[in-house]
Amino acid sequence: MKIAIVCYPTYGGSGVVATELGISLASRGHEVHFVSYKQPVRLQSLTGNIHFHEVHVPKYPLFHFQPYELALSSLLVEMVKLHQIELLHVHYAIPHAYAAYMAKQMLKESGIEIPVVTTLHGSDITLVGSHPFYKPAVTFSINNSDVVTAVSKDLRSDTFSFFNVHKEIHVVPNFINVDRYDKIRLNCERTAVAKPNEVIVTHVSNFRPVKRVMDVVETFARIRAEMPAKLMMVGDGPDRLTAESRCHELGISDDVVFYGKTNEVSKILCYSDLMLLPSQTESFGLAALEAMVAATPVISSNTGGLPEVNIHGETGYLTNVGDVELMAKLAITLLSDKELLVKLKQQAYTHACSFDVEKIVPKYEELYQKVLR
Ligand code: GMT
Repeated sequence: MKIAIVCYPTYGGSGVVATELGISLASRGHEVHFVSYKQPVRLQSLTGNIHFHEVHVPKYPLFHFQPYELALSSLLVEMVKLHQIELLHVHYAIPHAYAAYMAKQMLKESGIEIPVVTTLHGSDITLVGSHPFYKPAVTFSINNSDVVTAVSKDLRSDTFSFFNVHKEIHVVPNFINVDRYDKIRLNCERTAVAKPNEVIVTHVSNFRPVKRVMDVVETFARIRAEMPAKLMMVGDGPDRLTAESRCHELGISDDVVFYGKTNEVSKILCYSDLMLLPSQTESFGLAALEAMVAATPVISSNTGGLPEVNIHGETGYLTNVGDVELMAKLAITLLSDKELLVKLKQQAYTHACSFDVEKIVPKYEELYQKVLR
């Protein structure tokens, strides 16, 4: 099949999932055309059947806001014609589903029927999309997609409760390349960051308020008071500086590393003992899955789709949003009990394997085949 994947190019979960999906589809023999305003960060190499098309938005002084959707839908029209693209798969409803709908209508005028598959990722529904300024357009774009998927059961149910959607929504969970992580674990350099007696706690996110990074710092301070420990803070965003200053106030800066944005997440996770993900809301929690496949148990909030990924008492623990005391208590118990830690590490890895790319990508292929028929 010739598939165009529209996504955000950034470190955010939706861009990562879209990129990994395209890479996997290409390895399964499909021709994949990525469309974004920048080359996606996870797209390291462009091979014979992976192409990248950049959306250019020419600046004009009259425009206070540059018309990105217009440029995107025009590019999609040209690309579909030029490369005989058979299907558009857009990740994140805003504004991708809307632009794809426009492209579809324009192509109809030229006698070309192109199906649109829309994958909902989370904040496009729960945080941004449901805002009254966007809601009618998001509702319309979802209802007018040929196939709609959501990354968790919880996101599907949120979509039905926030929007007047009458489309079927298929749940296709996010996935992970187990093989790739297995290889990284063979050369795990734990000694480079911590002494043998120190436990390693990790947090990975975009440091937006929804991630509650201050809860990570507060929880770690409590862990640090009980045992030698290091905290790896991976990612960047609006709450990073506040988190760094709080570490200074608490006197734990020497034990906290702020990495910023990095492509080396898997290398950091391979030597981590525990992942903290105290998000306010999370439609799936790709960061939790990435930790689990690296055999790192997760303490997360029990919100959104997280309970579908992190199984309480098996792959880690779930706590109420903001319950720093309980997170710290569970972390201390887990990290001080070697046997329990080994058990949860193994269980986290085993559960993560059920989300392997080889199991999930065929679900998208089935939906593509169905809609093309
Ligand atoms: O806020 C983020 O974490 C980024 C955002 C995105 O779209 O890039 O993440 C959403 O999509 C991810 C991939 O499907 C999910 O794993 C995240 O849970 C989801 N974020 C939220 O729901 C807040």
